[in-house]
Amino acid sequence: MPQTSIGIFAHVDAGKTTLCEAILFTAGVIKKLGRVDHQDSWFDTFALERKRGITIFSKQATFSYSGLDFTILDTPGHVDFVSEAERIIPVLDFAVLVVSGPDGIQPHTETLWKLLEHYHIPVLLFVTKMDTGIAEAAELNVRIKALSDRCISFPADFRCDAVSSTLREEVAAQDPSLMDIYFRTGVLSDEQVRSAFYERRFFPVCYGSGLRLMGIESLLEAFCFFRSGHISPDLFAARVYKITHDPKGVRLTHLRILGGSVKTRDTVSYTAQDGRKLSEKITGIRAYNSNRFTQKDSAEASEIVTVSGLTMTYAGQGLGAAEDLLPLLEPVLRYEVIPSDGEDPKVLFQTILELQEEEPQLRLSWDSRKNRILAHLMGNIQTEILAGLIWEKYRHTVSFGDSQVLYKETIRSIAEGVGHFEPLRHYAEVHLLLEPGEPGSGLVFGSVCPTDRLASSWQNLILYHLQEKQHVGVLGGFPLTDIRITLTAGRVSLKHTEGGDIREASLRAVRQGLMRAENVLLEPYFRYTLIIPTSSVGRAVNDIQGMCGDFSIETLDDGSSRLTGRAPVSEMQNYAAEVASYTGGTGRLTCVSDGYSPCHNTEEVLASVTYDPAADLENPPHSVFCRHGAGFTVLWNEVESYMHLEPFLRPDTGGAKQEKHRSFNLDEKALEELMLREFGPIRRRQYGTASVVRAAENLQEPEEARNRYLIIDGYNLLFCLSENGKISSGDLDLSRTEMIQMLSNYSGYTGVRVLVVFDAYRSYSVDDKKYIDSGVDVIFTETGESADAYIERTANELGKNDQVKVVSSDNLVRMGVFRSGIQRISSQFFLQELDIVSKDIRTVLEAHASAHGQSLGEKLPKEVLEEWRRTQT
Ligand SMILES: Nc1nc2c(ncn2[C@@H]2O[C@H](COP(=O)(O)OP(=O)(O)OP(=O)(O)O)[C@@H](O)[C@H]2O)c(=O)[nH]1
Ligand SMILES: [Mg+2]
Repeated sequence: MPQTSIGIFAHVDAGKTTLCEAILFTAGVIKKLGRVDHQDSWFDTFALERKRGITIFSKQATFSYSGLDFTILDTPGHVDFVSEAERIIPVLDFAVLVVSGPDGIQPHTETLWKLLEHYHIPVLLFVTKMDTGIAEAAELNVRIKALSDRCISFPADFRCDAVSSTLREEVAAQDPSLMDIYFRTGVLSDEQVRSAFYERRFFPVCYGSGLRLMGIESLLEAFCFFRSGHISPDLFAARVYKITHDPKGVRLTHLRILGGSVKTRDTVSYTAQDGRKLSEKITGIRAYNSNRFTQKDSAEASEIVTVSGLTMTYAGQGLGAAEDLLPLLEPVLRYEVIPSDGEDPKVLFQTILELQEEEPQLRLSWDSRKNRILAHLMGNIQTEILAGLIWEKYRHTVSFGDSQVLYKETIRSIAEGVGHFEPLRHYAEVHLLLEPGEPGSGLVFGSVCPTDRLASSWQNLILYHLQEKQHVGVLGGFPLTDIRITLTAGRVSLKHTEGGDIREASLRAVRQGLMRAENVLLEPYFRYTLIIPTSSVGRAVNDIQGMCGDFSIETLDDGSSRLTGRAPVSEMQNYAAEVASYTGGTGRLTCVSDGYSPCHNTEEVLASVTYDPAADLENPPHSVFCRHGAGFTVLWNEVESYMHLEPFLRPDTGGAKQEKHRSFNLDEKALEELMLREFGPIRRRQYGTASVVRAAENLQEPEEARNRYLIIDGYNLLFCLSENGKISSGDLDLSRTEMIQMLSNYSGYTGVRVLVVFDAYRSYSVDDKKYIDSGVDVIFTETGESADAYIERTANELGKNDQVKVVSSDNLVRMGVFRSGIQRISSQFFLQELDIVSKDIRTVLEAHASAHGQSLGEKLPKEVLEEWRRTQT
């Protein structure tokens, strides 16, 4: 029977651990309720946790209720430990977001809400501490609704097997497609309510008290109702969410099995973070309940277990058929770790390095210039806990230097980057389009290079090298973020190009593009809430303006004032002490990280670092060309006059995209002859690094001989299109037709066979379950099979021989289990691809209209495309 795994989240002291105890007590796992206040809680077992009365490490427990199996994971609520909470999100079926009735929605609650949204995790809200009453009930409801207006109060007597029609109707009212079903059929089945929950179309809200055991049974009934329905495939897949060491020093890999099963003595093959390939035996499997565990011989799909024997696994890693999913939140501060007991810092660094395995975000590094240890941390509480851990584990006392903000860089304008790498008997040229991305989106990579111009195996290699590198900006050498990097063209020589050439050309292309773009320095910001006596407002406003922060002010019922807004971390990080002093201890400042924004004092910061991007030998922006048998460097600002491929951006349009694909100056044969003439016959040289070898091994030549399929989750893409205003019709059937027309054009233009899969339950009007519409395969799943399950099955089947790409919900991208080689992208990402192809199609149609004096409307006939392609070559 599948286990449902549920994570418990909230701001600090909201009552998560108390709620977990109440759940285990009600389910009969523990006989006596422990209390965090009496230092005897069942979950907070570590000395540091008991001492401080807060949870620091996430912990799990399993229980059965009404014959169903569950795992709950308690998480820390302090903002400094949000990484520990984030790590478990990818292994959850759903989350319980605890809100303390008296405290209401806190800034950290909003951070967690956004985080769960990012991972597409369904959320059930539990308002606890109802025994003390809610401070401002009306305000609480307003603020819950502010998280999402699709929050629905569940009745106090909710029962899994008796969901009232009123509740079903309320669920239906949250979404037009559900309303559609409700009106057509007059009901919303349990299965439909459950699906709507898993698709985050509504969020149940339950009320109670962990301490007084109020509302716990109906919460457990809700757990039963929303039990996991994910059918796990046979293929082995697991996601690692945490690494720890037990008191005897045994290295433990905490994971959830997503598909297949594992047994002790099974061998698991995986790639370590440094690119090394390993095959290791599982020496033990443990099922943990808080700090106690039982040994197991095997574990099945859906179980959360801990295995020993794996030495190089890491949090976020996908094993078997699962993909890696790395964390979103990162520390924004850097501290020096100072040994205060006379220990040599270099020796201490080697000793404490293993802490990084358990807390990868720490990024412990050795600064050889200043002979010191640096660590990335979330804040002061984390420094305290880290010092405690170092003492407990290694008996060393450490202190921390002043914190420094971690800057980043991005771009404000579009630019094309070109990298050419052609020393003796090597060859590669790569063109990339660099575009500013959404704040917080990180670096996103894609390709619009047609595979008939550059085989997808080479494209994959370019994308692989782009993704593996930690790119830095050209202003101060700070990490690069929020940029979309798209491969537009590339040139290789089948005889001369090696993995390393591709890497060199790709990375130089990024750097050259950055040199051409308008660059921006970013710094981390806090979202803060400041509650102070109204008499102190003038002082606070003055301070916040001085910090370059913004604010809005509200007066609260008790006469105090609340200021909320954003301010740079560099300015506000030590402000809490000042608040305490000028308000006589009555003021309260809460800060949570709120991403990066343009730096408020760029010039000052850049003046303090000396960085010359043209002289950064590890990240060169220049290219290497070849003349008379010898390679020579061409400076970044002259590369355009030497490059072999035409640019994607027309230089005279100041950044407008070129409307047609270019043709190449040299064909493979001509290039081959030129290389032979210049260099003579080939002698292969091996590029050394393991990661390059690994990527090259993954190439599957020849790609062109294989059929190419694109399998799309129909409704997911449809919602995405309509959310982005790409579909004009409000009617479900009409918008479906509109989307199929777009996909038909896409399929005709790219030559990819498109399968669109719809969940049958949403539409009762279809008679045909499978048909072909304008060249697109349209499939309605059978009742009882979700689109996700159909896509997973079909992709794995087709992926045995053909090239398959899946466009689906983030949920499937995250939880789905696919054989290797199947590419998965979210609907949102596919929209960009669709946009680019649509623009190309429009160009062809317009060219046709002006040549023949007649417009063809929206549809692109095959002959017209072929005729246009002939004129382009
Ligand atoms: N009155 C009342 N107090 C509660 C309730 N639940 C928790 N508390 C109290 O709130 C405080 C914090 O409870 P915890 O369960 O440790 O909160 P937490 O969310 O786990 O805290 P962290 O793990 O540190 O983030 C303790 O003093 C609890 O006794 C409740 O339902 N009613
Ligand atoms: Mg806790």
